[in-house]
Amino acid sequence: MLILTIVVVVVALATLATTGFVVVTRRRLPRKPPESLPKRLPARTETPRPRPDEIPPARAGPVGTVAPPATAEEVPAGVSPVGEVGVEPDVEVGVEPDVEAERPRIRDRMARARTLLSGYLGSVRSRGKIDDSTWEELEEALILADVGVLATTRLLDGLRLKVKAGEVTEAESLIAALRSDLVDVLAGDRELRMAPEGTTVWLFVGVNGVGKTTTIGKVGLQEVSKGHRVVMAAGDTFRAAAADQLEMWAQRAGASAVRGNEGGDPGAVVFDAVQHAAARGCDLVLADTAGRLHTKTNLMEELKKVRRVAERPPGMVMETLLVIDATTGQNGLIQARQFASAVGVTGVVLTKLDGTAKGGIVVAIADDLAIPIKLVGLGEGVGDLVEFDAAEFVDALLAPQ
Ligand SMILES: Nc1nc2c(ncn2[C@@H]2O[C@H](COP(=O)(O)OP(=O)(O)OP(=O)(O)O)[C@@H](O)[C@H]2O)c(=O)[nH]1
Ligand SMILES: [Mg+2]
Repeated sequence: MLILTIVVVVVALATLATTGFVVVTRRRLPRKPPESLPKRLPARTETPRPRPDEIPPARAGPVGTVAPPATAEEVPAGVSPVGEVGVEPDVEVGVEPDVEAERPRIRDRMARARTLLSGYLGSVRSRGKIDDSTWEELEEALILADVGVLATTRLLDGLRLKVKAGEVTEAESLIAALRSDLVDVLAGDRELRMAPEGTTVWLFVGVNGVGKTTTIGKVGLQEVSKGHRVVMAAGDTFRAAAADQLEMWAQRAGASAVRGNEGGDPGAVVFDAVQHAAARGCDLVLADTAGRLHTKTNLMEELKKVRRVAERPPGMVMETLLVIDATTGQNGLIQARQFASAVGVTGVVLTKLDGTAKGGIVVAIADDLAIPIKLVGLGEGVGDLVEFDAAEFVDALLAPQ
C-alpha cells in the first residue's frame, strides 16, 4: 500500500512538472507566424497626388547639374557664361501634374467684377423699357469695367442702331445684344503656335511687375504636361533675382533654364537658350524679358534686338505675348499700342484678373488693336492660368449674381 501511494504521488508530481513546463514554454516562446503569411507587409506605394499649386519647389527634379559654359563660338560677343538647371522633370510627362483637372473658372475668380456691374445691369433690367437712363447706366458700367471710352462708344452706337431698327425693344434683349457684341469683339484665335521645324520661341514682353515670369512658369508647366521639352531663357538681366525666380519655375515645371549675368546682354541669353534647346532636342524656348533696363537704351529698341537674335536659325519666334496686368486700367491699352508697334505682338496674356473688379481692358485692346487675348491669369498658383474664353468672360462680367 505504501509503495502504491508512493508511486501515485511520484506520477502526480511528474505530471504537474510536465504541464507547468509546457505552460512556461508556451508563455516564453514567441508565436511563429503561419507559413502562408508574408513576413513583412509590402510598403504602401500609393501616395495622394498633390495639387499642382501645392508642389513645393524642392520637390522638383534633380536640380543643380550645372552645365559647362557654352563654347565661345556659340555665344555672341559680350555674353556671360551661361549655366543651366536640371532638365529632368520629377513628373511623368503628360500625366502629372494634371493642370486641366484643376482648371479654375473665370467666372468664379471674377466675382468682384460681377458685383460692380450687377448694380447697373440690375437697374437697367428692372425698368424693362429702354430710355435715356438705360444708355447712361450702360455707359457708366462699361467705363467702370475699364472697357474705355472709345470701345464703349462704339459698342453703344451699334446697340442704338439695333434699337432704332426695331431689332431690340426692351432692356433684357438689349443686354443680350451687348453680350453678343462683346463676345464678337473678343473673338480671336487663341492658339499658341509651334514652328513646323526648328526651335519655337515664345517671347514674353511687358512692363515690370505685370506677371511675365510667373506666366512663363505656368505656361512652361502646361507645355511640359503636353509633352514638349521646354527651355526657359532668363532674358531679364535687370536683376539677378529675376533669373533665380525663373530657375525656380523651371524646376517646378520640369524645364531647363538658361541664364546670363546680371546686367548682361538679354539677346545673348535668348540666343544661347535657342542653341541649348537645339543641342538637347528641346522644341520650345520661353523667353523672359525685362520690363526695365540698366542702360539708357530704349526698352523697345532692346526688345527689337532680342527678337532679331531669337529669330536666328534654328530659332523661330512664333508668338510674342504681351503680358498686361488687368488692374492697371487704361494704361494697359497704351502699353499694348507701344509694344505692338515695336515688336509685333501676336497675343495678350491678361494677368491678375482675380484681383480686379475690372478686366474690360481686354475689350479695349481687342477693339483698338485687334490683338487676340490668348491667356488669362487668375491667381498666383501654378495652375491659375487658363485659355481665354470670350463667352465665359463676358458672362462673368454681365451675368446677374
Ligand atoms: N493675383 C495674381 N497675381 C499674379 C498673377 N500673375 C502674377 N502675379 C503676381 O504678380 C507679381 C509679379 O509677377 P512677376 O511674374 O514677377 O512679374 P514680372 O512681369 O516678371 O515682373 P518684373 O520681372 O519685375 O518685370 C508676383 O507677385 C506674382 O505672383 C495673377 O494672375 N494673379
Ligand atoms: Mg520677371
